[in-house]
Order: sequence, then C-alpha cells, then structure tokens
Amino acid sequence: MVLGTTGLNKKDQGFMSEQRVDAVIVGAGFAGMYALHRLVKENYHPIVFETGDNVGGTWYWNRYPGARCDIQSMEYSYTFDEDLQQDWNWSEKYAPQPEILRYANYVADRFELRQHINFNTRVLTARYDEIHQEWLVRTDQNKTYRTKFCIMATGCLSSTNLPKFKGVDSFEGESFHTGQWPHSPVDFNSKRIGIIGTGSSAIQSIPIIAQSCEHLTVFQRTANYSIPAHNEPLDKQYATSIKNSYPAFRAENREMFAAFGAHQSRWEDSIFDVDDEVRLARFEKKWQEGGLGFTSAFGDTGADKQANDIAAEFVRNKIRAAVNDSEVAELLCPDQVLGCKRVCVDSHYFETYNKPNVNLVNVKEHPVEEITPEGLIQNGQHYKFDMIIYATGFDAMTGSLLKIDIEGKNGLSLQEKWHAGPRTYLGLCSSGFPNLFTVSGPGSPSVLSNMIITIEQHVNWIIDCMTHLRDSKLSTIEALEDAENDWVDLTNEIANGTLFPTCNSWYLGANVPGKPRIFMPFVGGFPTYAEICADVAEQNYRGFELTA
Ligand code: FAD
Ligand code: N01
Repeated sequence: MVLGTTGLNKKDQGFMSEQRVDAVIVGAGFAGMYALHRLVKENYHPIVFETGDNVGGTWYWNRYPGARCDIQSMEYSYTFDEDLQQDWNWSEKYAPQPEILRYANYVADRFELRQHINFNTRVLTARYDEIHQEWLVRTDQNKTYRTKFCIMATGCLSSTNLPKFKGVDSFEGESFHTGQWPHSPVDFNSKRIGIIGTGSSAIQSIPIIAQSCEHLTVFQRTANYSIPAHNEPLDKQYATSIKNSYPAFRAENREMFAAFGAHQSRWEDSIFDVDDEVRLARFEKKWQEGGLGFTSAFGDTGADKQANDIAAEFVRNKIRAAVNDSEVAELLCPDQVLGCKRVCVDSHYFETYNKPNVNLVNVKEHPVEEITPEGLIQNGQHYKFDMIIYATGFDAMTGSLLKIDIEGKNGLSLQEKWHAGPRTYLGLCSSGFPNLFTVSGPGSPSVLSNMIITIEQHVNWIIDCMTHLRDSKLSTIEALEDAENDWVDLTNEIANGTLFPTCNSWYLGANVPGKPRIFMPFVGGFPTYAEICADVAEQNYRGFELTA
C-alpha cells in the first residue's frame, strides 16, 4: 500500500512513498528468523531487512577456518518445533560453521521465510512518528516503511571492531577480519601470515592456519583462558537418546543458569570445602569433559577471587604442560580473573605454539605501531607478511544497533540516550522508544547464555506482547523510566557481586576506545531472568505504559 508522506520529518523528506507493514524486523540471524516465523504464524505481515545476501547472521559472516559453536550441537539449535529438532542431524559434538549455516538455510526453506526477507538491504534510520504512533524505517535501497512495531534482531556480535591502526589501508597483501570472512576459500599455503588478537576467533583459527601456511606470527595483547573442546563426531546413540526425550532435555536446560549443560557434571560447593586432591581430581574431570562447563567445577569460582585464583592456576599449569618453550608458555598464561573475559574453547590451540612455523609476539607493552604496505611495525621491528588477519572482535552488544540512526519520542536519539551506556528495561525495551524491541539486548542474559534458547524466550515474550496489544485494542507499549532505572541498577548490582567487572572485556565495552564502560549483560542467570519477564507480562506488563 502506498501512502502519503505525513509524519516524515525533514531528514526523511525526499522519499516518495512508504510501504506499510505490521512489523519491521532488522536482521536475519537466528533471532530475526524466529521472530519472522512467529509473526507470520500469528497472522501479522512483517518484513525483514538483512545486510547480507542470505540468512544465518553470525554463521553467515564468521566463515574463518575452525569457526564452530562452543555450546554442544544438540543444545545450540532451535527448540520451537519438535519435528524440526527430530529431523535435523548434527555431525559433530560442536557443530562447525558451515553446518550451522546449512541449518539456518534449512530452517528458512522449511518454514518458507525467504519470501519475507529483503536481503542486501541495510536499515539506516528508524524514526518515531508520535502523531500516528508509528515507526518510519528507511533502508539503503531508498525505501521507507511505516510500521507499528520494530524488532531489532541486529545481533550482539555483528559489528566488527577494526582498531584504527595507522596505515591500515596501505597493506598490499591480503587482509581479512575474522568476522567478515570471504565466501570463497582463502589459501594459506606458502604464505607468511600475521594475526592480531587472541580471543575465541583467533584461538579457533590459529591451529588450522598454522597447518598450511609458511609462517604464522600471532600478536597477543592479552593471553586468554581456553579449555579443550575434545570435539568429535557426534555419538549417534547419544543423539538418539536426547531425541527420545528432546522436550524434557530442553526443559532441563532452560533451568540451567546459562541455559545449557544440564547433562554435564557440575558442583555448587565451595572450593575451600575440599582438599587439594579432590580439587585437582574435579578440575581434571572437567578438563577431560572439555568446554565451557569447566567453570562449574565449584560454586564459588565466579564470585570469590581466591577460589578463582586456584581454578586459574590449574589452567595455567595445563598451558605450561602443553607448550614446550617455557617463555612462550608463560606469555600464553593469562593473569586476569578466569571467566572475566569469555573463556575460549579450542582444539589444539596451545600445542600449536610448538610448531616451528609459529611464533608469538607480546603487544601489551609495545602495541602494533603501524600497518605498512609490506606488513606491520611493532616495537621497532618490521614484520613482512603476505596476509594480515584481524581477529580483533566486535563492538559488542550495542554496535549494530547504534549504527542505525534511531530517533524516538521528542526527537531523542538512542545514541544520545545511551551516551553513558545502554539503558533498557529487561533488555527488551528502552523508555522513549515505544514499540521498539531489542532481542538479546544489553540488560538481558544474552551472550552469557546459550543464545538460541534466550533468543526464543525474547522473541516469544515480544510476540506475545504484540498479540496482547492487538487483542486488547491497545496501540503502544513503552518502558517506564523508573522501571528502567531499577533494572539498570539491579543489573549493575548483580554484576558488581561477581568478578566480571575486574578486567577489560568486551562485556564492559572496554575493547572499543571511547565506548562507555558499563557491564552490559544481565548476570542473574537465564531462569531468573525468564521468570521476571513472565511475571512482568502476567502483571499486566508491570513497569511499562500501555496506551490505547
Ligand atoms: P546475528 O546472528 O548476529 O544476526 C544479526 C543480523 O543482523 C546479521 O546478519 C546482520 O547482518 C544483520 N544486521 C545488523 N544490522 C543491520 C542493519 N542495520 N540492517 C540490516 N541488517 C542488519 N552463541 C552461543 O550461544 N553459542 C555459541 O557457540 C556461539 N558461537 C559464536 C561464534 C562466533 C564466531 C560468534 C561471532 C558468535 C557466537 N555466538 C554463540 C553468539 C551468536 O552471535 C548467537 O548465538 C546468535 O547466532 C545470534 O543470533 P542473532 O540473530 O541475535 O544475531
Ligand atoms: O573477539 P575478542 P573474538 N591490538 O574480542 C585483540 C564469540 N565467539 O572475535 O583482549 C592488539 O574476544 C584483543 O585483545 P584484548 C564469543 O562470545 C565465540 O575472538 O582486548 N590486539 C583480543 O585478543 C567471543 O568472546 C566463538 O587485549 C587487539 C582480540 O583482539 C566473541 O564472539 C568463536 C587490539 C579480540 O578478541 C568475540 O570473539 C568466536 C589491538 N588494537 C567468537 N584490539 C566460539 O568458540 C583488539 N585486540 C563459539
């Protein structure tokens, strides 16, 4: 339907027509796809915009070698459709990126989602028209859409962070960011390669790149904790046993703090209640199980620094045992709190430093000075490379959202409102921005959880809320400022009771120069969070204003 331009402000004038839709969804990753599926099922007419040329989000963009999930495949997948979870078969314990991307495509086809998705389309602005209580969403295809609801499924780790190195554009070899990896194969054979960063992306890719390149130099600013994945082909018997009672397994996982790991061993007692022998045996058992579950060997390693020190030293000793050169091993030993930055999960990462074609350069005291046409300069030394890989992470949690020019009531932009850090109620809405929802936004468990599970919970809450408004003949929902302030205070209070804020992590925005330092995810655990959200809805959307 083509309408006039009533309600457009000056910045939007010049656009000849508006298309009306019931809801705009930005992003076609797992969040956008599920939001679309649910809206269509509820007889809405939504439209999705996606910058990429296909679905999958994270798994579309992050095609670097070795990319895979760190939550086990049987858990890192949609739960909303029993037939889907029965029909899909994972091949490995931790699914590799190509397989997760195939899964996303399979879901898109199976639920006929593509017809509603505009690919190769970036949303540039979203402005609230207060007179008509509607959003005007403009894309880079010079089109404007008028809608009652906006669902920002823009992703928490979807805006790459490329540090402003001097001369970054001057390099004459090949250069790639892990988060925007090319779609065609990258050949490392006989190449001298430099990689900057030692977070999860680097830790996954370094062992594979090292297998075929001539030489790999790793530039490390902060050493990271990493636990072996012990990845292997998925045990068919195990998969069948899970499928035999998949809904119950999913329900058990939803009761877990981070919405995964119900079938893994875990203890909640204090590390100080057991002797050295029991401690070591328990850590060893968790190490052999592998993966993120290592941190659930004791109940107090996340909040008690002394307890954490003991767990951290166990990991450091594993690194010392894996790396032959003791100087390199010490350089690879992290000194921050274990878990303060996201713990990585690897396959033969530390052992890779025993290869003759790999070396490690510490850039903590002497940062990368300059990228040159031939390589880079660090600590006065000119390293010559055929390829530079930036594994430098993301402008996490807020990056993609704040790249969109979002203007709410009274002309206030989200950028202005969040200048000192994001402020949301439940991580779902921000006051002054009616009917605009964020999925896995700051203030929600988000990246501290099994994200497909939390995405489903968010989307269900949002669509149920929209349907409630429709059924009750209500027009808008907006977070109240008091409720939002209380939520921000609660989120900070819980985070401050943990060891999370003790280091420079992307959870705090500390990896991006100039970004406000505030702990962004909700650390109270998924079950608590989901219960609060359900209570809020049950109590007629407590803390929100609903208007006719
Ligand atoms: P995304 O998948 O990031 O999708 C967002 C989409 O929005 C993107 O495709 C982007 O192009 C699009 N978009 C953004 N802005 C705009 C705009 N203005 N206009 C149009 N389109 C836009 N989580 C886990 O729980 N377990 C894991 O094992 C795990 N592994 C990960 C591995 C990697 C390498 C990374 C980077 C993240 C991982 N995560 C993991 C987190 C992962 O991001 C989530 O699990 C999940 O895939 C997020 O889905 P999403 O739909 O919310 O966001
Ligand atoms: O990014 P990161 P990532 N000079 O921010 C370094 C998910 N994920 O893409 O720590 C030199 O972790 C930076 O150093 P420092 C997961 O949630 C999951 O690896 O800031 N170095 C760091 O070493 C993860 O946490 C998987 O001191 C610079 C690195 O670059 C999140 O995505 C796999 C620098 C960035 O690490 C992000 O992971 C991949 C500079 N100027 C991703 N700037 C799984 O395993 C930055 N660095 C499932």
